[in-house]
Amino acid sequence: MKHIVSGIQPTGSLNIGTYLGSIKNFVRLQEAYKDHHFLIFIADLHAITIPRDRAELRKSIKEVAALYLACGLKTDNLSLFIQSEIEAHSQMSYLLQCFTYMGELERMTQFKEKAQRQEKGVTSSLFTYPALMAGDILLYDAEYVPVGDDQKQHLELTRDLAIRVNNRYGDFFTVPKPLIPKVGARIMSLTEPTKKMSKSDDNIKSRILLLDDDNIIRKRIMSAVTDTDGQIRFDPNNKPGISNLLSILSAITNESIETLVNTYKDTDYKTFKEVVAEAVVKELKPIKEKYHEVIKSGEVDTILDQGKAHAERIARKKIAKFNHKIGLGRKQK
Ligand code: AQP
Repeated sequence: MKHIVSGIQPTGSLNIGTYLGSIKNFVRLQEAYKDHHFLIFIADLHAITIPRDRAELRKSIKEVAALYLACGLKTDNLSLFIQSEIEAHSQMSYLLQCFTYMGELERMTQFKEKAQRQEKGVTSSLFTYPALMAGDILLYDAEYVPVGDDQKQHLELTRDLAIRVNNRYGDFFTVPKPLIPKVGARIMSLTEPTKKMSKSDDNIKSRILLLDDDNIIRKRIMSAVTDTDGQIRFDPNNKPGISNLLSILSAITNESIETLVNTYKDTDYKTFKEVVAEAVVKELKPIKEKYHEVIKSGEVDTILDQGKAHAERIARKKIAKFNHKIGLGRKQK
């Protein structure tokens, strides 16, 4: 069976950036790729590349799992699991570091950005993060990996590593392909629309959380930073704020940016923002309701246990084969 693999870090409450760039896309892909099995994990090993509060991390892991289900992921062709519960992820990360060059890691823009934000205590795991991510994907021989724009560079490295190993040991890894959504691939901050909307942005007003109440959602959109020329056009360089609101509306309604610009070109910013706010409120309403149902039902743990059992079988086999290919341990009889 062919695999599609992806993960989200439990680094805080999920926002509409992660939802529109990633989760909403999975829901569509599950329909489009019915013959594939989806391995979707909560990337807690990635989360600890930056120091985290223990209790917050635990809370986030459970919340992300429940939100995945609340957003409409179907469980029939899905294994949902927690990354750290499968030891092969850590093992594969180390093995792949032995194939990764320093220069490749030094070029990663996410490392540079995250390291810059931290004044001291930048960990070596933040630096080697792309090798862990490559392991997450290659362990399962993923054919496709749905990612937002920001993860494209890491996926390129994953492909390079797969090809490098294959050249040395014969075809061993499937070389994965990215699946990037046409709209929503990069939702920007509401307060600084030239920056990506991020879970860990210090400014809470920069984002809308999936569990925010309706009035907060309206307030955040109504105070989103725009510009003064008063025209509704898609021009991310000169009009990042309005372009971001157009992208959000487009990702929610499935209407093209072009159609939306035509519809709203004579509208003032206040009215346009009201339209976007109501669209977000309407989109998130059923997710919030389902989230509370999922939490109450206790089904999350059962689904995580089933996901773990399935993923572990695949991962264990792959790591044993890789150890053998490399020549580690004793020759198998
Ligand atoms: N703003 C975004 N727009 C579109 N896609 C996004 N993704 C994240 N933010 C946006 C996509 O969501 C998936 C999971 O991301 P992640 O949580 O594993 O890591 P991240 O990209 O580092 O997310 P954050 O919010 O910026 O987390 P922090 O602040 O902790 O680093 C990925 O496919 C990502 O592209």
